[in-house]
Amino acid sequence: MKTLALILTLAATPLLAQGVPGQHFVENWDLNGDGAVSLEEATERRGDVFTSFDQNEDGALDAEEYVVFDEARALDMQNEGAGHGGGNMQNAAEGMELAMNDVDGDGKVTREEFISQAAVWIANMDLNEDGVITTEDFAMRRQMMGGQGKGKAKN
Ligand SMILES: [Ca+2]
Ligand SMILES: [Ca+2]
Ligand SMILES: [Ca+2]
Repeated sequence: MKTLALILTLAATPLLAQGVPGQHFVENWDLNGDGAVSLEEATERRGDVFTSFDQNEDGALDAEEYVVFDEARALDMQNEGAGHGGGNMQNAAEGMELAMNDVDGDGKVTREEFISQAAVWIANMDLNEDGVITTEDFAMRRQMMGGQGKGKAKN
């Protein structure tokens, strides 16, 4: 019975696609089409994103390359209608920023740094804490709970 309900839910999704917060994001990042973005998928896609913005192919995104990257994300936010998408599109965008990914603080983001932040990125967006990103996470508001997130690494 549970399975049937799940199938019906999935089948109904395309009809609701318009105007669902996060739908565009999930479609972009859900590689196997199960409606959820896993850490594996996020890691792989971040690798792709990195490759597309590392214009001089030196294995790092510097400030100049980040200008282009920032503009692309701003455009993406507009397309997503971030205004009413809640805070999670903001989380998604912030998780791409230079400051968020420059782990060693040398002013540029290497591929390793960028990919290593996938887990943090997912954790920031995973508001219902099921370990994957779905439109449900975009429909939720982050609850202020002490000690949430940090120190609860799932591997
Ligand atoms: Ca998936
Ligand atoms: Ca760095
Ligand atoms: Ca989730």
